[in-house]
Amino acid sequence: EIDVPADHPRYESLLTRHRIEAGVEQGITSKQGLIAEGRGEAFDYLLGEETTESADAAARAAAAHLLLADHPVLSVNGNVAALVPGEIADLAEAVGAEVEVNLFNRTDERMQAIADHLREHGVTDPKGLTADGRIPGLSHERAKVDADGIGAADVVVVPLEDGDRAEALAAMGKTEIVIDLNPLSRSAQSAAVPIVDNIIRAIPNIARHARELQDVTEAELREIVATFDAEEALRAAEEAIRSGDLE
Ligand code: PTJ
Repeated sequence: EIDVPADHPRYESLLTRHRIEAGVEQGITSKQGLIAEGRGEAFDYLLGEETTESADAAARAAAAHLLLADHPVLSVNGNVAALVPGEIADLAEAVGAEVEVNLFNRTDERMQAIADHLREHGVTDPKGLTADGRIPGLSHERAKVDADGIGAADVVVVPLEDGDRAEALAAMGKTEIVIDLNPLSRSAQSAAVPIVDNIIRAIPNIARHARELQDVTEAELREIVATFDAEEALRAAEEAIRSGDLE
């Protein structure tokens, strides 16, 4: 799709940039999405651009939560849609989750473009367009959700979420799985399961864990959930960033 030599030391990060750029050109990603990507890249660089052991444990706990959930929903914004549309479809299938488009800068055009893009990548019936539910405590546009989607979800995956909404969703009593490269962000701090990893690696990793855990007992899944320590995960991520061996 693009002309980046595969042996380039920053191959993955260049590929990611091109996807975000293409997302903006297709009307999927917002211009602010470019800035968010830059911020994410800086943290990823400090993490060594790899999934840490603690992020992997968080992805496993996330998979257990999703398998135990009655109504899991994966929330998708303009960055997520540009970076991992097919991987979102695959994870939704692996855990039986619904996919909902949920935007910080909501416009009808972007909602439609993202829903179409997700369908093209194998997501059946993406939600978010009905917008007949509200998240309490947020201003009008940012509060919109589908009543039978995120509104009714018990477990939600919110990648690259803004802090206000992450806190408001947590306050609604939903179990929140946040994917964010910044362990100090309010989103990561309010999550039941913070996954401090690039979404490009994290989404397929959760799907892989979910398939591995497909046949374990409910008691085992509950044990994985119960032994996961969110504070420790954030501490380990910060430690990895501070002490990283940079190339
Ligand atoms: O499409 P919309 O309108 O919903 O807007 C989406 C963005 C991401 C633009 C919006 O939610 C926003 O402005 O987010 P923030 O406040 O910039 O937060 C984004 C967070 O995601 C930051 O903490 C980044 O470090 C992190 N991040 C960026 N890229 C990645 C990432 N985390 C994981 N993987 C990434 N690729």
